[in-house]
Amino acid sequence: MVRITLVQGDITAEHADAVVNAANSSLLGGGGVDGAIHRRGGPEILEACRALRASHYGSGLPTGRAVATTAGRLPARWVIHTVGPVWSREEDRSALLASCYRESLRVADELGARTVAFPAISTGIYGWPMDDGARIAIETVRATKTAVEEVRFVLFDDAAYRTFATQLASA
Ligand code: AR6
Repeated sequence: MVRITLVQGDITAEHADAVVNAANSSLLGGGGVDGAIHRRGGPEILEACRALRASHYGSGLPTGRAVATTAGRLPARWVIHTVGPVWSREEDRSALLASCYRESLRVADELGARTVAFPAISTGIYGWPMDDGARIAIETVRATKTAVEEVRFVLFDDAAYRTFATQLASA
């Protein structure tokens, strides 16, 4: 079974086989984790994303899906880009958020990645409440069959770390 670990910090500093990016459909960058990954990873990542847009993902990467590129200068081998749903009060989009974790692990398996670092997808600019985002993240990783040995959640601040720790203990 996959081992789940938690750390507090900046995901761009993580040494892991693959680092997951909370991207948007354009794959061409943004703020938050996405901005940090492109800034620290250098132009090779954007170049690879542009190539994906020019080939398989002409109209962008759909929400809930995942795709890998080089990690450029990051201390990782690959970046797995996934597009979380924007949080909505009216509509339950949990299945799409769960799909991000599942699809990222499927791509990680294809790559042969054994350690994967995830941010708390959708809980920043996309507005998902942290406690629900943490619950979906942990439940989905636990329920997914994968050859990945360690899933490391990298939480940006102390509040996010504590929320994940509570979910991990109670799930
Ligand atoms: N390392 C780890 N976690 C981080 C970092 C970091 N360097 N920076 C932010 N977080 P977000 P989303 C936390 O906004 O909500 C972009 O513009 C942050 O506190 O990065 O999925 C994309 O292009 C939050 O808990 O992703 C999309 O348009 C979590 O990571 C959109 O934002 C996710 O926050 C995606 O929004």
